[in-house]
This record gives sequence, structure tokens and C-alpha cells, in this order.
Amino acid sequence: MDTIKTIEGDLLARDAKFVIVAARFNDFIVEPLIRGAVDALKRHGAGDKNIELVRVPGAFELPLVAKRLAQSKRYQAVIALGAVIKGATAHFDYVCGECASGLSRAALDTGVPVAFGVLTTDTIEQAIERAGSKGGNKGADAALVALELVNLLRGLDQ
Ligand code: INI
Repeated sequence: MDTIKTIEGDLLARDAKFVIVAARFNDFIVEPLIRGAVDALKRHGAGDKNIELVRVPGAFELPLVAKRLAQSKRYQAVIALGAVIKGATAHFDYVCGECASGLSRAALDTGVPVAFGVLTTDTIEQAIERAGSKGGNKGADAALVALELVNLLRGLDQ
């Protein structure tokens, strides 16, 4: 493998601009995801002026707004954050399904990376674990994926 040309994105933010789009629903989980994403971007060199935050009501609304932000060409990547926690009805399945497929479509339709930092958990405990406790911070993970994709796409253009 050492002898073949390999293209990978590194984790240096350089001058890239990022926008976080975050759901207010389950904000006690989403706020730590936002903090994790911002912290990860800053620790990899992004300045305050290169990170913006947009809030939407719930995870179902993330795709529309993520797509609009991606289309704006103002950002090199969009980081979508939310928390969908299973309830007693099928609502969870509809919100998760539309959110995941819509975010994927936003990226494919625009060519701008859209990181999927939306927790989809059976319980509140599972969400807490993934929002900055023993399961790490999925907001930070999503931010680093966005950063890597920005640099990978730049590498593919060269
Ligand atoms: N939105 C979430 O972000 N998380 C949830 O857990 C959730 N649940 O369980 O209902 C949720 N629902 C709201 C949804 O995202 C929309 O905002 C709403 O349906 C209006 O379009």
C-alpha cells in the first residue's frame, strides 16, 4: 500500500468555513453536541469567524436548512446536529428516516459535505452517553468528519 497513490483529507481547518445546523428539540442533549463540534473545530485550527450556528426546531427540519446552507456556497461543510430519542409511537422512525435520507440528499445534490451528527437512540441514557460522556461526543466526531471531507474534496480536485 505504501507504493500506491493515496488521497486522504487531513484534519487541519486552514481557512475553511463551517456551519453547524442544530435542532432545539432535546436541547439538553444537542447543546453538548454543539459544544463538542465547536471545540473540535477550534482545536483543529478553525477560528471563531469561520464557524457559524443555525438553529432549527427539530431533526425533521435539518435537511431543508442544511441544503439551503450548502447551496449558499458560503461554507465548505455543514454539520447537522440533533437528538431523536425513541418514544411510544412510530414518530421516531419517520423523523430519523427523513432526517438521515434528507441530509444525505443535501450533500449529494450540492456537492458540499453534510456531516450526520444526529443521535438516534432508544433511551435518554444512550443519548447522554454519546453527548460528551462515556460514548464520546458525536458532535465532535461529526465536526471532524466534516473537516476531513473538506480536505479530501480539495485533494480530489488537484
Ligand atoms: N425532533 C427531534 O429532533 N428529536 C425527537 O426526538 C423528536 N421526537 O421524538 O418527536 C423530534 N420531533 C420533532 C420533529 O423533528 C419536527 O420538529 C416536528 O415533527 C415538526 O416538523
